Amino acid sequence: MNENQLYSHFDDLLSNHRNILIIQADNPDADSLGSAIALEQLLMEMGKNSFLYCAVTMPDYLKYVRGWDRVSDVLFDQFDMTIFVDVSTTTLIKKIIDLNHLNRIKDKPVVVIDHHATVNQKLDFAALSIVLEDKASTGQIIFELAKQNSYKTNNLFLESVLISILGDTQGLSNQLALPETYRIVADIIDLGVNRSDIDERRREYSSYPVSVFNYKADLIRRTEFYKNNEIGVLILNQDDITKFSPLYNQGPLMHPEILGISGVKTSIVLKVYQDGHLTGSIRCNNKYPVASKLADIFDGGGHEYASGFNIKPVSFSDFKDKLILKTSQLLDNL
Ligand SMILES: [Mn+2]
Repeated sequence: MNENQLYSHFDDLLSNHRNILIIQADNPDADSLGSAIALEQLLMEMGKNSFLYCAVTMPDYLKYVRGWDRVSDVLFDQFDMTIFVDVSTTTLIKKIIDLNHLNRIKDKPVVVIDHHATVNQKLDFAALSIVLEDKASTGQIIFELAKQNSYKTNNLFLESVLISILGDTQGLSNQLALPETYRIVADIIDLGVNRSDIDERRREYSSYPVSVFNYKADLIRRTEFYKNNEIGVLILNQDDITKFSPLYNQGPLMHPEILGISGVKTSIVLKVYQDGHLTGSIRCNNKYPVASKLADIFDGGGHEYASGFNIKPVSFSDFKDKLILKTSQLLDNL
């Protein structure tokens, strides 16, 4: 099916349903949240009900996104269709699976809207998958879908789409921003959305207290470097997670710092929990797109320049050796 066929198939499917559950993966970001709110607004304009769900609580830095507080971490029962946004792999909905929600979701039609590269563990139970890799953000797909189907939109819809695009393109600065992306952004601004207001709100919410500033100095000292400083690795323990993750997520705090060091190609932030399971967050500098391939090796997923995984290795030191080795090999193979 081509794009337009996918969009009209979506319209057919939606026309038979009224109560729509919108789900974000376990790693909410500006795109997944912006996409969820944008869809909510479209459905509201159609007179349908929507319920926003994410298995994890919205992090503070996303609270500049208007409508974030309508996302619940409790699954509402009365839905007759589900739309997953910005995720197409089961590896990023582990919490939903652990909570035994998946069977209830699979009982009803499921739509997946995403722009991530093809992954191994696909959400293969979806009645419709709109996965378009060349789009800057999932929100952009929703914008195009709304345009194609002549859906009524509103200001919050447009703002949420813009937030999703700015989020995934890092303010229109990375490779995901194509000419079409700029055209869509121009259209949205033409229709009355104020970009600088959004940026100002985002800055307010991403500021941090002095305690985090001092903590950052500690994390800078703890960052390890491998392969002639091409790979920066930061390892966080349960104490870091308990004390500081609620104040500021260490990934967004440290990736820009690590990637700003000359010679660094890849930044990896590991959160190692007390029970041995760990999450990895991977970011790459321009021209070193190894993130999705590296995450794949550890059953994760993502984009070429930003990805993540969640595993429980038998031995941490074996895992770490493999991580450094595989990262080195992927960089060598570029
Ligand atoms: Mn995205």
